[in-house]
Amino acid sequence: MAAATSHLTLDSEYQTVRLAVLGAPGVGKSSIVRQFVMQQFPEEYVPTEQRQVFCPAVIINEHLYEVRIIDCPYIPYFPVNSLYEWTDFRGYGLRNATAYVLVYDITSEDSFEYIKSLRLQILESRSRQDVPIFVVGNKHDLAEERGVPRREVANMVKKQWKCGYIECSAKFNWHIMLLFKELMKSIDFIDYGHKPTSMRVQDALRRNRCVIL
Ligand SMILES: Nc1nc2c(ncn2[C@@H]2O[C@H](COP(=O)(O)OP(=O)(O)OP(=O)(O)O)[C@@H](O)[C@H]2O)c(=O)[nH]1
Ligand SMILES: [Mg+2]
Repeated sequence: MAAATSHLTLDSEYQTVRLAVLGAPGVGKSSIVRQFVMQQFPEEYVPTEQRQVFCPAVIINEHLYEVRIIDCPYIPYFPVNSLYEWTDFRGYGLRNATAYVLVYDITSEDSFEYIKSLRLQILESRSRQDVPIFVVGNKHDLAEERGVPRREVANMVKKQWKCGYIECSAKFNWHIMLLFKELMKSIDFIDYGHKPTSMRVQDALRRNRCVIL
């Protein structure tokens, strides 16, 4: 990864992708996002009351994306239709996300059960069953206290759910970049397949911090 300055000269436009980061309370959603966007890790736990949106520019395979990362507060259920979206504003707009990052804490089985049911709710609410979902086991630095067996979970997520799986530690900035790289790779593949494209990135580089994955 590199934080780029404005040396790249490619032409064309950028795409906007919306990544919704979801998971049980305290699993490290905000920590992962902050580590990726700002290279910060606050030890203190401040529960997210209202969604926060971060918009880094990201380059993957020479394609430029404006990534809108939605750091969500805990939602008791995924809004399966627009009525649910309006009755609980925390879930507003989530049904239109480009991809979902479902975070659990590897020391907490309950947090995995939560994303299990969230995934089913997402699939139910989206007619496209192939919406990209990425499962993230956070707090890998606490692996000695692991409550969810890694191999079983990774197998199930990859083989049955057909989703990406990665373990990371927001605290030690371990696999955070890899997580977003893998996620953006799968989105880029859906957008472009194998077609080579060139893009104009200079404007975005001037406006935004840009991460080359
Ligand atoms: N040991 C360890 N602690 C972590 C890690 N990531 C987050 N934490 C801690 O876990 C607590 C919760 O982190 P947050 O990022 O606020 O969790 P969240 O999922 O955003 O929580 P809500 O906003 O309430 O849903 C904080 O005290 C963090 O410092 C990690 O990788 N390792
Ligand atoms: Mg949070």
